[in-house]
Formats: sequence, structure tokens, C-alpha cells
Amino acid sequence: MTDYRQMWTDLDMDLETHDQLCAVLPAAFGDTYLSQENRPENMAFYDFVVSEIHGVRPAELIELQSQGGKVFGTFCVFVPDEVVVACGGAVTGLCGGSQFWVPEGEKVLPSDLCPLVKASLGAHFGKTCPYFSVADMYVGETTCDGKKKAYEILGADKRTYVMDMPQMKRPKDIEKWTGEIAEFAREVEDVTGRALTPEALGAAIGLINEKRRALARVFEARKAEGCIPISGKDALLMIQIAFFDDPARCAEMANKLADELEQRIADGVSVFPAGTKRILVTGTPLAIPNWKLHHIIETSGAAVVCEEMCTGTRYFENLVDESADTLEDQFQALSERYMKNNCACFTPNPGRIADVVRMAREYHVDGVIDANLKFCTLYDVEKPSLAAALEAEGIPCLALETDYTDNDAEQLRTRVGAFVEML
Ligand code: BJ8
Repeated sequence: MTDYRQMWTDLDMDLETHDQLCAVLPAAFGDTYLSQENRPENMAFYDFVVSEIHGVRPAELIELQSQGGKVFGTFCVFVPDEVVVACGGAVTGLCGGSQFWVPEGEKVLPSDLCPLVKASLGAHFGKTCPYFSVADMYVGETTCDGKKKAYEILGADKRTYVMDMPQMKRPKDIEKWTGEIAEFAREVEDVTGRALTPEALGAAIGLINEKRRALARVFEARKAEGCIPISGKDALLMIQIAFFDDPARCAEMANKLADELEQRIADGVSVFPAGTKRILVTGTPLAIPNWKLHHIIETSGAAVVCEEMCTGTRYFENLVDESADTLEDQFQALSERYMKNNCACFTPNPGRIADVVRMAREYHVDGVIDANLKFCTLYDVEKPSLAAALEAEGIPCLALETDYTDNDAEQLRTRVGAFVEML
């Protein structure tokens, strides 16, 4: 394994604390992932990425910087990667998914805030994540209250640009988001020193669409009836890694995985025994390395076959129209695609409920688990309306709330086990 200590030192990271993180991750990954049987061979790539998670990709980003490229750290799927890529930059997702970072985050934030926000700030201020350290700037967005206030704190320490997200989906909101994307493009031009051209943006739109199509192929394979060719944990890992990988490689590796899964379906190769209950998980994102809920579900006699969440279908569903050839029309096309995302920060947000019901059918699920992170009011408030819609459709639903600790693992296991039992 390559030694990245000099790189981490150059990034001004806290090596001593970072060592503690590096010491626990392999065991956690081994217990959760490598203990699975009959995994697709193409998961070897994703296992390798995890084994070098704080090394190989940050080193690539540093190489890009040495050639004049800039790295943009983002926290939400609404930030259009296409604009950054078109200006020769790279995007890296930064949402924190580990309890390891939470105590450091609580030094600058109230403790009754969602763990995703606390972990993100903890990773930044604790200097224990190279993706935060390597980013030239952060890009935030006015989605939930916790995140938008957290950007004020981050912004005091590193250049941070905040996109003003509409909270509704009227035509004037889509127009507003078009304007926000145009303004963001000017910021990206300023940071990268590169002028955005319709040709470059068109190519970037094509590239990111290609990545979406590849990820969608993997999910398409998860719809197969009578066969589950990949575990939910493995599919989740693919999506989590997609947030910081190079988009062309991401598409290539996802396509290879999809090829294998399609072959598995043709050969009747399933990871789980026949009759295993199929679960759709919906709710707040599961940022890497948050594998807790999937692990509990998949060691309780069920399999996750779909994630209706930003670390799932919301990341790749809907393509950007590639026919536009002026920047103005391309910004409009980007806005139209991104505004189809049904995040709970919108009011009203009936699209998410319709999506969950539609996907429950498409993925042939036996039940839905609606899981949100503690203190995420947005998704918590949507729980009763989602439950009512699923009940009307005759689809069983279990609502859960959790955080990044293991304190509730046994309680969750009992509840998930009882739910699976009655399906
Ligand atoms: S588009 S889901 S990535 S905002 S941070 S809202 S868990 S309290 S992440 Fe999100 Fe964009 Fe929406 Fe998706 Fe709740 Fe926590 Fe806020 Fe969160």
C-alpha cells in the first residue's frame, strides 16, 4: 500500500487523530463488506478505493491542482458538477458520514443538529479528511437550516460560495435556479481562471449524463424479479464513491458492474436466497462510511433493492437535455433537470411520495423503510404523509430515526427484524 503520510502532512492534516480513523476503517469495512458472500467481481474496484480512500483520489486531485485545475467541495446534489467540469475543475462530495467526526463538529455547532452537518464541520475543523483539506473552495446551498447556517462557519475558514436554492417548484423558481447556476458559473470562471464556453459545457453535460446512465444501469439490474444480483450494501458503496470519483472512470466502472449484473440475472445468480424480502430505503442521505442501516437490514433476513435518497436514485434519475447550444439555454436545461430532485427542503414536496410509490412497484419491494437522521426536521415531517400514501397502496412501511452512533443498533435490529418477519 502506498504511503500517503507526506501528502497528508503537506495538506496540513492532524496526522495523529487521522491515524485513529485509519485504524478503525479497515475493520469496519471488513466486518460489513468483506464478510458478504458471492459479491460481484467488479466490486473489487470499489473495495480498492475504500482501502485507499484517503490516498489515491486526493493524490489525483493534487495532481490536477499542479496542472492548474481547481477542486470544489460540495454538500448537496443540487450543485451542478457540469459547470465545474467544463472549467477544468473537479468536484468532490464532502458530506460526513462517520461518528468519528461528530464530537469535533459539536465544538462549533449545537449538539441537537443532524449528524451529517456536525460530521462535515468536524472533518473540516479537525483536519482529518483530505477531501476537505484539498478543496480549493466549498460550495454550499440554502437547503436545510442546519446546512445554511453551517456554511457561515465554514466560510469564515475557507472560501465558500452559497447557491440560493428555491424552496418551491413554480416556473419562477426554475427560472431563479437558472439564474443561480449562471451566477455560480461566473464564480467558477473566477476561481478557475477559465472562460466557460458552450462547447465545454456541452461536453461536461454529456459526460455527467453518461455517468448517470451508467449508475442507472446498475439500479435497473436491481429491479429483476426473483433475483437480487447485488447486495444493497454494495450498490450503496458504488453510489457513495461516485460522489468523489472522476466522472469518466465512475461511468466506466459502473458500466462494467452493470454488465456483470445483467449476466448474473441471465444466469440466475442471486446474492440472497430465493424468497428474501425486498426493501426500499428512503430518507436522508447515507454519506460514506454510513453503512449501518443497510448492514442491519441485510443481516436481518432482507435485502435492500433500492435507495430513494440522494445517495441513490436522486443522484442519477433525470438527464440534462443535451440539445442546447448556448450557455443561456444550457443553464436553463441544467435548472430543469436539477429542479426535478424531490428533496424534502421543498414545500410542498408530493414528488418524493410519488417517487417512493412508483419505485416500490418498479423494484418489486415487499416493504419500505423510511429512515431519517436524528434532528432532520424536513424528512421527519414528511413521514406521516409518506406512510399514509404507502398504506393506501398496501405497501408496508417502517419509519425509523437514527444517527451515526452504534447506541441504537440493537434496538434498530429488533425493529427491522420484526418488520421483516411480518412482510
Ligand atoms: S437534495 S437531502 S443532499 S439537502 S443536512 S437535509 S439530513 S438536516 S442532506 Fe440533502 Fe441536498 Fe436535500 Fe439531498 Fe436533513 Fe441533515 Fe439537512 Fe440533510
